[in-house]
Amino acid sequence: MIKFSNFNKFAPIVLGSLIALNVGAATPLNLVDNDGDGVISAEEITAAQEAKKAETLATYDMDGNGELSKEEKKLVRADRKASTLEQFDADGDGELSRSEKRAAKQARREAMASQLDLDQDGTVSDAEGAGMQEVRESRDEGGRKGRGEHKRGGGRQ
Ligand SMILES: [Ca+2]
Ligand SMILES: [Ca+2]
Ligand SMILES: [Ca+2]
Repeated sequence: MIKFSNFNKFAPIVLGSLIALNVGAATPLNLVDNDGDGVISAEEITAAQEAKKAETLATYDMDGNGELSKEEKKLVRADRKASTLEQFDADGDGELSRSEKRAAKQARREAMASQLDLDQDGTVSDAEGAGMQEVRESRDEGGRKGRGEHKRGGGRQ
């Protein structure tokens, strides 16, 4: 069991990679318990990531060629930065100070934690955190072995 108060210690380990996927995004993934089993599974996280990607593509793929060009990606980053600033630039100087960045990270972590905490009891249980852990591990593996060829279940065709 991970209490929210301990989440800081725990979060960088489990959530770090997910947040890294989402670098600079002001809004975390929209995690949904699609199959209603009370936990967010790795598949559900992947689905949320795909949805997020599709949404980003739909918004920023100006020439509609199905991928984001350098310019389009630049736009994504600029917009994310702007919305992060909007939310977390507490002193309004147009820059994120160290402590403002910390607050932004913290807020993302907490948002993620509260999405994982499906029963809303204030803790992310092992079961609730398992899917995230799995995503993290498969990413780590993918990083080491190069490209996640070794996905569980051998993929579906
Ligand atoms: Ca589920
Ligand atoms: Ca500031
Ligand atoms: Ca919980």
